[in-house]
Amino acid sequence: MRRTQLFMPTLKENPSEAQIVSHRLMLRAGMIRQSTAGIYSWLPTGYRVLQKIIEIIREEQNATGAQELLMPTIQSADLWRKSKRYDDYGKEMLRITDRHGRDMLYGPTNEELITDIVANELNSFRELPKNLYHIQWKFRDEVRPRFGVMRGREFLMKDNYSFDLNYEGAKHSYNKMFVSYLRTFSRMGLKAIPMAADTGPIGGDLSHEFIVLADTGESEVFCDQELINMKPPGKDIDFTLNLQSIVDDWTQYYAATDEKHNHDNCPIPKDELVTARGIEVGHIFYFGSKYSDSLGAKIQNSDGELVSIEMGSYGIGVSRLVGAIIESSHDDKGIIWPESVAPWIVGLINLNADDMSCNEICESFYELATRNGVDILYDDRVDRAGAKFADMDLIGLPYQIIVGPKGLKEGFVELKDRADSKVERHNVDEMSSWILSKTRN
Ligand code: 5CA
Repeated sequence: MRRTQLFMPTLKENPSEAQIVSHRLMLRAGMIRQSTAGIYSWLPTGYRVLQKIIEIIREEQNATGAQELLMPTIQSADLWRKSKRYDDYGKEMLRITDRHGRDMLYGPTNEELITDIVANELNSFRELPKNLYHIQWKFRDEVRPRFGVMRGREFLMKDNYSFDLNYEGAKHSYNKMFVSYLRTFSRMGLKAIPMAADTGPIGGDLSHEFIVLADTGESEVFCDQELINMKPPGKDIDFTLNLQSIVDDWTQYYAATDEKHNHDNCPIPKDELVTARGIEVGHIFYFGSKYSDSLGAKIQNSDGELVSIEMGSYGIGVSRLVGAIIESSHDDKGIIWPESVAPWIVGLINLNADDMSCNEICESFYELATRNGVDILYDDRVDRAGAKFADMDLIGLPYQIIVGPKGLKEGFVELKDRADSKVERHNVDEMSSWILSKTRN
């Protein structure tokens, strides 16, 4: 992408409405614009990051055997009356009436709808287990939408729902998501710690929140120092095997959100307890037959008896993750994207767009990158070098290639690492090989 063509309205000044760094940087980097309280438009740069995050989530979900579908944003109130959540959900639910006077709602979550689909289509235990997910916009009329995409009213969620014959099966499905979440967040450069959590309006008695520690986080959390040092599992996980030992490794240490934590009854000594703030990026629930009972999702077991399907649900705050990643990776100049979610991997800075030799080399790098599937943003504007550096640092691409007339005369261009600001000099051939090493695989 050429900077002269890109729609990325960056801001030099900090917008006064933004209280936390991720919100400020998302506005300044031209990633989002507010439409109305808690509702945002995603501009091209922000949308590219969102899509990279979606792709990681999708790959990790598919690796567990979960299947993607897509349910609508608008739902009928009838199903919610059956599960008794229509009244319980209160003012957080956006209620709509259609032209025939029928009660509808903009889905805050999808337990009812998916349970209804499954209730109508599955009959035998042989068709289980199933795990279905979608990545879809949700609406919750939060009392205090704030911090940009962190607590929005309209936000993107990955939610899935597991269906099993019995408790053992449901526990295995829960464990799969537990392990998969550790991997998913670590691929985005995040350390997310699973913590025992309250189940709120979703219900059930087994639940973990995945929390990224950050000073600006909305939740107060308490956990054993050991958890902060633990390494998430690698790519070689076999999701068909028993995952209980991995889950046990993580849950042997104390970790709880403030609703669950009890100061007087805390099992670990005070000096081993870390008290911190955190951002909830995921939340998983096991709730047995809560929804299958009320919505009639029954299945025939091997003895021919009709039994309620055992269920769990598993959420990831997809749009919130963009903010969470920035909260944990930035400096005073701007964002520092991990490669896995960066809108582009490389920013190419032409220091003098009036200089023939600079243009020629930049064009050749840009063409090489584009032809070989390397995500590159080429700052080809006629502008001051200082402004270009500041913009590129602000939007936080992991690498910058800097091409200037002085360097070229001496036979080098520069490669800057955004994270540590280290600059290396390379000749044009070396730089071309480096570009090729960043080909998307
Ligand atoms: N049905 C269950 C799991 S699929 C569910 O709705 N869980 S939840 O309420 O915990 O939401 C899942 C995730 O969505 C949360 O962990 C959080 O990361 C994200 N989320 C929730 N509310 C908001 C919000 N107002 N703005 C941005 N993200 C949110």
